[in-house]
Amino acid sequence: MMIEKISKIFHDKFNEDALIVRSPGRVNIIGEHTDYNDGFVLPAAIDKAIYIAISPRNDDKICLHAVDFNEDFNCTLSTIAPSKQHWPNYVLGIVDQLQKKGFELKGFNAVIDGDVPVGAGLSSSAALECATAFALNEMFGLKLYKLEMVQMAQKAEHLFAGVKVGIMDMFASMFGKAEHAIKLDCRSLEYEYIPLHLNNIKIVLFNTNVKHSLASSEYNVRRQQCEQGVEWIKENYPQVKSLRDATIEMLDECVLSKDALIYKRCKFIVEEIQRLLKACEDLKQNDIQSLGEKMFLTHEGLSKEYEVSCKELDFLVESVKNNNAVLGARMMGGGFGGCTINLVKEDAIDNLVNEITEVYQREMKLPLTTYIARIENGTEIIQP
Ligand code: GAF
Repeated sequence: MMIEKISKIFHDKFNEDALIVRSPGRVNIIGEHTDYNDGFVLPAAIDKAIYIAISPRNDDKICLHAVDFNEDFNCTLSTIAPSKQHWPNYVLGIVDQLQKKGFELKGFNAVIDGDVPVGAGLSSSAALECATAFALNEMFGLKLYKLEMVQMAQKAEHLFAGVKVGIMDMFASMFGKAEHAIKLDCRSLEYEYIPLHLNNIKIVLFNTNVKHSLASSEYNVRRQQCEQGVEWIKENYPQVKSLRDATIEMLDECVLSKDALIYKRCKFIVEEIQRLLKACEDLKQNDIQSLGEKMFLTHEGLSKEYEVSCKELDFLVESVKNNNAVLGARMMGGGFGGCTINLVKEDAIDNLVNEITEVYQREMKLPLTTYIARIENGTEIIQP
């Protein structure tokens, strides 16, 4: 349906056929804020995606249209710079990366559409960056590897959106595989697909429908706090390059007496990396109960130690904690809003959704949106 819709809009606007690329949003089962600490993450691509329809031009113009916002954006290849309009930056950031790599591009027309809710922490921006990189690579025959495109997308986000994100979101969007989670080592970038045999359990996302303004500034602050912790450890243990190499004993020795807040941040990360490794074993053993318990612990750490949660996220996790149909739940992604991820027994979903929608609306005075996430393939061409 999405293909027909975007094809038609593209045709009406530019009067020609387009190459169409789909790039999905993502969930992350466990391993939060570990990517920029050289740790591991366990994301998966979902059935909600960004679509880009694109065709080359003979001049150096870039003409973009975003269906959701019903907005156009035009510029030329020689005037690429971050725009005040938010959404074009994810496309322009990729063009900028390609130019910095020395590719001589031509102009292009593009229409962007999708069903990844914006601001829900499902990585619509990473999906748009990956879709753009993949589409330009294909259209101009640039011969880039997927990993190169992922790294360019990450840099685009740093430079054109101003958030020093890790690599997880782009990697998940590009490398996703249906019915599998990706265990990614964010240091070596080696990865392993782990089958998600969840049987009668589904991944349910509860969208708080809030995105607090702290999200990007506090994200960058957390990164700095982790780096500060590493600096102090290095004074005694020069071999430690990131929190991936640190132990709780090292933190006790080198960080605790210097700054209790930074200690708390670093401790969460060191524990979260360990927790993720054990959670991957749970998944391989099909022990979803044990995986779910770890998700609750992750939430506790993100809320109390890393302090990237908010009252809406805490409320949602608290509301399902004692429900036997919910095996695990936690806030997901950068924090300060977005979704919680819940592992829920299939036959209990309808009742649970009704119940949580009502209490959330009543207590938080906000609507709740619910998605059941199916795990799908990563970035792909859907119309050549
Ligand atoms: C955001 C970032 F983009 C990711 O790189 C990751 O750090 C995540 O927050 C937290 O795990 O989604």
